[in-house]
Amino acid sequence: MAVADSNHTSSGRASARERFLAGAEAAGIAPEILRFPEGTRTAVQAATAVGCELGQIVKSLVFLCDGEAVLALTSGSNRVDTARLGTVLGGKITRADADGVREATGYAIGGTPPFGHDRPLRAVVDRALLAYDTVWAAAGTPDTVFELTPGELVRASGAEVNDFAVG
Ligand code: 5CA
Repeated sequence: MAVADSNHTSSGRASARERFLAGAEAAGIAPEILRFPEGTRTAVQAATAVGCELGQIVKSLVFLCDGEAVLALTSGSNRVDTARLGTVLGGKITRADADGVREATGYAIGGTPPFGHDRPLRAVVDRALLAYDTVWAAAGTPDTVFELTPGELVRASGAEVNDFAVG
């Protein structure tokens, strides 16, 4: 069940939620963030919590393309074909590790949002996500998600739509 989310942290630093909200606002999105105490760390957990199809979940996956961090916004029911992603992006693809994800985006694995990162990342969107009226993505933490249209996802992430994932 979703619960009201808090905007407060005990430290003086902006929380991941606050940073995501600011980034979303800058991208022209006003997300309604839902928090699920049972966790939305993985696509399966997020789909179960929300009660949507697995394919509607946006996995925000960080790869390195010739060493530069890139974002593959992938349907929850698909996995990235790294050879195809390399062809689409024009470089050699390797997986970012957990530290690399945080360094590139400012967020932890399981909470990485599709936009609102510390610095803009080159992004691609899995065409399969465009089949849905709405999709759900992480909102900065591994227990929060928000709903948006695929069009909003593409626009706010500045992504190119392509076919780099397989079911
Ligand atoms: N909150 C959900 C969906 S809204 C979410 O963030 N899903 S995710 O798929 O984008 O993020 C989890 C992904 O992080 C996993 O699919 C997995 O590919 C990746 N991951 C998990 N652990 C590691 C790790 N140690 N190193 C690199 N990637 C990892």
